[in-house]
Amino acid sequence: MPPASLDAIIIGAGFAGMYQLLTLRDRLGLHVHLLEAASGVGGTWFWNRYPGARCDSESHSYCYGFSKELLEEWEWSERYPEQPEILRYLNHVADRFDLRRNISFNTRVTACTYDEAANLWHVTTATGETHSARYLITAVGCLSSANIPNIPGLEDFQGQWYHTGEWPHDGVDFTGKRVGQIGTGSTGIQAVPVIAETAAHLTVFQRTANYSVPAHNAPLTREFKNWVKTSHAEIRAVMKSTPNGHPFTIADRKVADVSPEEREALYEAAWAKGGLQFRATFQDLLVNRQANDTAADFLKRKIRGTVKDPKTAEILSDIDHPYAAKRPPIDSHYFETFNRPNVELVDLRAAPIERITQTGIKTTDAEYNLDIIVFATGFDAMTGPLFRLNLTGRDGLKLTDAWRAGPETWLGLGVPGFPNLFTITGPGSPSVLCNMPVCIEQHVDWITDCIAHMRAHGQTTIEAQPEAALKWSDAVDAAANATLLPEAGHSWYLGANVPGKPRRFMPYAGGMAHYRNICNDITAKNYEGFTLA
Ligand code: N01
Repeated sequence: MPPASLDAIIIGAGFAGMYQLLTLRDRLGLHVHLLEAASGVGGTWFWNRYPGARCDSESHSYCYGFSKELLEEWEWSERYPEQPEILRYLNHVADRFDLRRNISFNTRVTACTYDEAANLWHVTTATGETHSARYLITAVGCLSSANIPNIPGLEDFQGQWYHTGEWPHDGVDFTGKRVGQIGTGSTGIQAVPVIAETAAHLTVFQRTANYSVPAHNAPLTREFKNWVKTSHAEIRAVMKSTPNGHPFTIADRKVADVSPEEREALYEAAWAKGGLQFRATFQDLLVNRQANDTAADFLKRKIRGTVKDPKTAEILSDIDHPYAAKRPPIDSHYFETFNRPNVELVDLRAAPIERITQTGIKTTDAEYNLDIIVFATGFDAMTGPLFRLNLTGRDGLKLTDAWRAGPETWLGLGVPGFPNLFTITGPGSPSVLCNMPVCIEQHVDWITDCIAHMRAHGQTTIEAQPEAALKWSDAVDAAANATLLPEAGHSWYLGANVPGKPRRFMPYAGGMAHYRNICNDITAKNYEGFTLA
């Protein structure tokens, strides 16, 4: 139960909320309380327990960097950490820093209202309680609002169905079952090989074909673990310097700088190394379509070389967008799985889903009998989790109205009309285009410094200026348009996966290192673009 008088309320106990709690409580000495809908810490890693769930960032970079001791005492076991291991890590952090005493679990926030007269946020929960505080900080993640497509007939289905982002905690037994999976994004590509191992039959319903590069996941060697333990400063320096916050740099060379033979050899080497690093083979892959075509061609050939049935290979490699214009998946034997006798691919481009029936899924040309349907259909990204909070700002302005035509923020951190609200990894931040813990720590440190500054100067309100937000929206558009990212017209970066959602490229694509400099500059200019009073 939080105390009656609070300086700040944080919503969400994932990577972002836990670190924000720690900085405000232990560095600034504020009265802070965190509200969390789940029964434990972990955020994304609490909910996403689907088969094969693991992080696509390499483990030694997918962790907090704020504590040298924490970095040195924690040891990851695999190149890409699996969901249970990340959840163990986050629980360890919660215990180590004694965070739980300021967290209310099983507490879903249903409304947040700014009271101008009192200069307080009033936060109501599903249990009917209201808590008030000067600052409200959302740490609700970018991908926490499940997108379950509105396919007619789901309510008639007699089997079980699950969304990957709301997976049952005691797991799902696929043994002997006929399973249908809708969706082949990063999540679906992780789930398919694992479900196929136990299901009697797996039907994969693909609407948009996708690239994928092997993760080459493996246990970490003692030698690598020792190197990590002694090289944190070096590793963190690289992560801070790169656009995506990963522990590898992007090559200086352009595709046209090398001969076709050298290019092929470089792609082969990147393929053998595996992971998101494939994107870093050339510096112009995401800005030059001709350059990108060479990577796309290489990856499509790999699919055709792996998948034995030519028709299946053709459907899987018929990819309509540039490589990495959608978030590029990495996998563990995804394409190989289509060589199993119990796995079948359905091309929804040729025959879309018509409806779900009592016994399965009916497309325009066939009916598939299923015991279980898995929705790997993604999320109402970035704005969805914020809209669920029912935020009302100054003069009764609802966030849903303020963002009717798309999100408007200053740096992804503040919203005009919503004083003393900070949105960690909000729309307009690099967030999902970056290794998340890196941008989360930057945001939290910036917010903490900002609140410290306000207190030192006797200021009690901060609000993003509308002109600053408009200028930032232009910067977000310009950064995206300087890349090939908007060419994937169906991507969730654009909000295109949710019917009726305005098409606006939401994350800031100008790179994390550049964004960090912009934020530092705004601080140095006495919080330019914000009104402090
Ligand atoms: O979701 P997605 P996701 N009928 O939106 C299909 C992060 N992540 O959960 O492309 C048929 O990418 C949809 O088809 P289409 C990562 O940032 C991180 O896979 O819209 N199909 C697509 O194939 C990632 O980008 C990790 O045509 C429908 C799929 O469902 C983000 O999460 C691991 C449909 C959705 O793909 C989201 O990935 C995994 C319909 N009505 C994920 N509706 C880490 O490593 C949707 N689809 C941390």
